[in-house]
Parts: sequence; C-alpha cells; structure tokens
Amino acid sequence: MSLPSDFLWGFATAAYQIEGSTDVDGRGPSIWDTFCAIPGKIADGSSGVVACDSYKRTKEDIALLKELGAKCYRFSISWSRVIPLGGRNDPINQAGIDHYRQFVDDLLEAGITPFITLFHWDLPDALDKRYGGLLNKEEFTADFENYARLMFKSIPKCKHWITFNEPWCSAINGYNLGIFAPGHTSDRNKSPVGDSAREPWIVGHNILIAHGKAVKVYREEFKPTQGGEIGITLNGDATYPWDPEDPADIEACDRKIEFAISWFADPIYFGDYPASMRKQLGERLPTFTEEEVALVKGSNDFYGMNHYTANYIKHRKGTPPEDDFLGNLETLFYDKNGNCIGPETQSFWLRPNAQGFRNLLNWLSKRYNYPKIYVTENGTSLKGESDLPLEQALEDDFRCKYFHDYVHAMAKAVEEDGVNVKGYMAWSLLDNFEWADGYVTRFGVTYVDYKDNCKRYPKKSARQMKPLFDSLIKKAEV
Ligand code: GCO
Repeated sequence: MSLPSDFLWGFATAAYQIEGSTDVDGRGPSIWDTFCAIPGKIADGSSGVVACDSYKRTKEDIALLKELGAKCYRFSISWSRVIPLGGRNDPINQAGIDHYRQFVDDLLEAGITPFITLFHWDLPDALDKRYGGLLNKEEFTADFENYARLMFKSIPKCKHWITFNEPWCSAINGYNLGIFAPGHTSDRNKSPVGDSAREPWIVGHNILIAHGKAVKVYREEFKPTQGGEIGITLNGDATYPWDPEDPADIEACDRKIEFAISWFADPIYFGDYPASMRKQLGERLPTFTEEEVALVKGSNDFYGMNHYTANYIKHRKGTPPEDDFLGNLETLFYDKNGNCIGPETQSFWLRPNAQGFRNLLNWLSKRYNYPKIYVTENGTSLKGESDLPLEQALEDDFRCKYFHDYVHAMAKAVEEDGVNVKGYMAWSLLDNFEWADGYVTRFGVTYVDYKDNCKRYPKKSARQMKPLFDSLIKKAEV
C-alpha cells in the first residue's frame, strides 16, 4: 500500500473558527458575528471573538505546522477582512489583504503549500442586510466574483484555490434547519412551493453560479500566468443499506449521496441536478439557464472532499417529511441485524467507519470519471475530550486510530482501486470554534487551552501524522 511521491498532506482550518480579532485592522462583521450574538444559537453561548487568536499568531501557527512536518495547509480568508462591507462598490481594506498575502509568503518560506478557501461560511453581514445575501442571485454572484478576483490578483503565489466550503451546510443548516448563520428555517407547511420552502435550493443554486463565475475569472484572467488550479469542496457521508437484502434501501444509499454531493457535483460535472432530486423536489429546485450551464459545467480542476462518517440508510415510503433534504430516507447508526456503524464521538452525527471512506472515494470516482481529489477535511472529535485534564487530552489514541484507519483506507483506494487522490488535509490543526457547538467539541490535533491564553499543545495525533504519511508516500525517484 502506498501513495504517490508528490502526495501532499497537512492540516485544515477556517477563518471564523480560529482567527479571533473580529474587530481588528478594519474587519467588518460577518453573519457569524451576528448569529453568535443571538441568545441560544451557540451551545455554550460563545463566539469567534477570540477563538484560537490565530490572526495574531500566524508565525506561531506556521512554526507548529513546520514542526509537525506538514507539506500543505488549508485555511480560509475572511471576506469581511478584505472588503469589510463585502460588495463590489464597497471600499477595500488593504490591511486585510496584506495580512493574508504575508501569511502566504510566510507559509511558502516555511516550505508549506497553501490551499485557500474563499468562502467558509462567514459572509460579510452587510450583504445579508443589504440584499438578502446568498438568496440574491444577481447581487451575490457579482459580489463574490469581485471578491474572488481581488484575492487572485492580490495573492498570485497561491496555486490552489477552493471557491466554497460545503455549500450543503450553508444551504441546509443556514436556510432549512436554522442552526447556522443566518438561521433561516424553511417552512413547507406554510408555503409548499413558496419562497421559504425554496430557500435552501435557491441558495445552493446561487452558490453554484458564484462558483462558476469565480472559476471563469480565474481561468481567463489568472491561470494562464499563475498556473494554479481551482475547485469546490463538498461534504458527504458514506452509506450502507439498513437492510442489505432490500433493493429499496440499496437504492436509497445512492439517493442519500445524490442529495448531499451530487446536488453540487452533478451540475459541475454533467450540467444538471440529479434526477432523484428533481423527482422529489419538483419546482422547488431551480433550473439552470443555458448560460448558467456554460458557467458551471466543467468548472472543477479538482474535487475537494470533506468526509467524516457513515450511516445506515433506510428508505421511506410516501410523502417526504420536513427533512426531505436527506432524500426521503432515514439515517441510522444500527442496521437491521444490529450491527453498529462505529463508536460514539462528541459529535452526534459522527461515527468513525474507515471502510466507508474507501467506498465513497470509489463511488465518487466512478460517477465523475476519476477526477483529481484532494481530501480537504477528515477528522474526529472525542467523546468527553473537553472534560479531560490536559495531560489526558494529549493522549488522544482514539483520534490516532481514526487517522490511521482513514488514511490507510484512502491509500488502499489509491493503490488498489485506482482512485486519484493527490492530497489530504486533516481537520483540524487546532481545537477551535465548532460553530453551533461552541468550544466544547474539539477537533484539533493540537490542544488549545482557552483558559490559559490559547496556549497550544500538540496531541499524540499531531505527532503521528508525519510517520504515518512517511510510511506510505513513495520516495521520489532520483
Ligand atoms: C466543515 C466544517 C468544519 C467543521 C468540521 C467538524 O467544513 O465541515 O468546515 O468547519 O468544524 O466539519 O464538524
């Protein structure tokens, strides 16, 4: 079992989860600042105001990456640091641009390849207030295009760009479940095909168009001279039939992935939404104009894959209920025969199952004709980790096993199944602000002591990563 000699590995983070310094150097508020201020939205009542203080500790974070042996680092830009009000006619904040440009210079100086995510959920708040943010196709996609162009121009040394992180979460968590900013809930009972019932699907559509516009700008104006690559990052869980004998459950396994991944990947690779979504959602799902198809189809230089867990899938009959965004099915931790998908973690939705990772890599590769894949996130929380004293939290054997098993499953998919994975970024470099879960849920390979000035302590899993990849990556031929 082995990985190619040019394989990149490292760690991932996101701006709002680690930076803090939310009102420093001219940064404008994002929808997450606003959302966190609403009582009851974040489990521990916290916010990203301090987070890991990474905005002020870029040198320290880079030193840590270097110490751990990372070859690459994925981070996101806070849009409202570089254009505080967000829009194409709003002022640019040079201090924000300089910050990220310097950061990229410093990473490269340390021999670490940067992967930049342009949008990891923290939309400038002004755009939400001004025109409804992600819901407004014309305005949002034009403003995103403008922001993307500014970043491509300002940071020419970055060669790996990710337009959007997990649009599924923006659309469903932000506009259906209401658990993420801006906290809308779609209500199908009130208006079966009305605006509120359509919101998640409109947001998904607008993100695809904005992605397509940014990719066009990159390919036409920057790629010829800069020579980099650009893609989108999608999330999706692996699926197993609840009843392995039941064809309806087997079919529902595909449907579940289609409603998560193919919602975005089918338009990008084939030019339209999956038939299963059209069938179930009807006119709630927007349609692509010809011009939009031209923008979106073929717009990935690589596939960014965020992956954490697996579920057993049980089909449902009849009219889909409120959570029809799953594809009219149930997701379960136990199958018909009482087999358990994996052990509990601190995250209710996450149960380790490394074989699922290999299966999903194969599913994606077959459906989309073996695209180049970067695994842009993979990792786990640990049940009760926040209750442990520091010394015990550093011995995170559960996380070590998770990474070992998942990375080996990936290497098997590469070596034995012909899947084209070229990089892997563990989530996350640091314990950080886990969105609606606040700080109780920790995903870092590095412990952050929030009570003692955000001091960083690498856990066992942090130190395991280099030997793990060294044992798998082929030595370059000389
Ligand atoms: C994501 C999220 C991360 C989460 C991680 C763990 O892209 O899924 O960006 O921000 O912290 O997924 O839940």
